Amino acid sequence: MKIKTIFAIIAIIILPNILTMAQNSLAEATKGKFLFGVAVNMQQVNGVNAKESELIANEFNSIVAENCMKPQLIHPQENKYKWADADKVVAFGEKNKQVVTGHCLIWHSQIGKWFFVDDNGKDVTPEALKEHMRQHIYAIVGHYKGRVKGWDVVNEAFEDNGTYRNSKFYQILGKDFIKYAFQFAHEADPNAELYYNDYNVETPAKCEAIAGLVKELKAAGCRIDAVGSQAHMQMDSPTPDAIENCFKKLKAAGVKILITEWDISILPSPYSGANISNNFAYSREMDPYREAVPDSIQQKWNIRVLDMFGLFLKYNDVVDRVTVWGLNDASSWLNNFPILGRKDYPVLFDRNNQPKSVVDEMIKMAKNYKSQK
Ligand code: 9MR
Repeated sequence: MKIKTIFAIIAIIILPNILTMAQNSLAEATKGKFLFGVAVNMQQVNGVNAKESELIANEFNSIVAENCMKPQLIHPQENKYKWADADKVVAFGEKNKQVVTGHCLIWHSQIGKWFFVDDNGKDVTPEALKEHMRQHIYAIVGHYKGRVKGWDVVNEAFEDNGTYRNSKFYQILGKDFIKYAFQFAHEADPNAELYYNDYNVETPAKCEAIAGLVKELKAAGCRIDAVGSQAHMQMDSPTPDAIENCFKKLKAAGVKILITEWDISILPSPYSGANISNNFAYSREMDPYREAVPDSIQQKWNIRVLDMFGLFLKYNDVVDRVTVWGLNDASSWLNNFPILGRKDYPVLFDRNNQPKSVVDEMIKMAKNYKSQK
């Protein structure tokens, strides 16, 4: 056989496989509609399990660090920054040509006490807190300038009833702490997109409050590109109606929407939300699928995934990114929240890193949707 013929045969066999691989990823199917992302942990970034790193690189075109960019981890003390892990996440994204999001600059949780308390144990003055915020945001946004596409500037500033969370930021600076955070982030990297991020965004009072905040920030001349809806969901909440109503409200307020931390717990829940200080006692009754998920329940979960994904696609004129909170069921935070030590099945890949059957259906669905960008 001639060498040319051998090459032609190889090409015929290999090429379609390469093409199918790329075409069959979620990221490929959603191209032109929205980015499709995943939250990554350090084991995945460090390649401890090669299969996981490979899946992240092949299936997703956007990543966010699940933990290492949070205030407490990246800036544990006033004059101490720990860049190593976050640097690796950003380099990993660049290597895989993925969009990197920064999560999160200002959050009441996972933040060093030094931010709010002086050497005598007293609350710092409003000026001092503002200065801490400025230094913190300038340092972190500046460090990744031009490499991180956008930042969750403020995370979880509202209660579900639409009132401001009584955080230390709010107690010391009032609601203006949000405005300052957006101003500082914009000064540190004028090209970076800036987001407000929260859970239970679909709760009507909360959605109303967030849309109000967007308008206030814009009126004050601040840059705000999108609202991040974390989208930690249960089997029957939030309802599709609540989600659509909120999408419409946010769209009318003039911002894009990001689905930033998507997962759907399959387990019974004593609580709906993502406030990590809420924890409940374990009982076997609340952990019903230790051995396996019954088919009927799995079907229900699949339908729920497709219903939600269909909504994201329907609003792809404003939904710019959908990020799943964790690659596989084993690495999901929901195994330990709101009850420690359960076995949940909330994301798209199973404990053996196999895509769930719904992934194929999602890909088909996404391919059938037109881009409205
Ligand atoms: O998934 C994250 C988990 O590993 C951490 O222990 C926890 C505390 O930092 O945060 C989880 O991620 C949260 C995210 O940063 C903000 N929204 C709620 C998420 C789930 O708690």
